[in-house]
Amino acid sequence: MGDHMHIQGRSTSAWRFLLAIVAVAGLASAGHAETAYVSDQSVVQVVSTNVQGKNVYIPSTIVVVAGKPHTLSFFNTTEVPHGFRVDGLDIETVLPAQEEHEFALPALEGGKVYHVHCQLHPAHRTGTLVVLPAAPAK
Ligand SMILES: [Cu+2]
Repeated sequence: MGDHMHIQGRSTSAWRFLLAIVAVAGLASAGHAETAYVSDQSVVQVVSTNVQGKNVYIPSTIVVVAGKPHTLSFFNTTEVPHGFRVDGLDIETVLPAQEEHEFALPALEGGKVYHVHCQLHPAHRTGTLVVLPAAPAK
């Protein structure tokens, strides 16, 4: 009788352990699926410039939230035009020299990271466009 109860106790705690693993795994996957962002940002400023000989966008990582259009407001401080191209989306624009230039970035799919660069010159002004997943509309 004593042995029987002992075995039952062990078997119960093994089940509890398994259930705990399943519960934790469930929470982890649900939490991942629900990571989403709300943004009040509709205009993103980007400076196209030359810093001590290096051609850059500042910021070099542009962050937007999915599902709504944004305006990228560029200011190219240099004396020549430079480009802005998002390869993965096949969209690009030209930034005139020493001028403010607005570019309409359409609503994009979230959870994506794109390489961006100047398409007018070889391999400079490289950067990243991050599109965060949007929270569902309420
Ligand atoms: Cu360029």
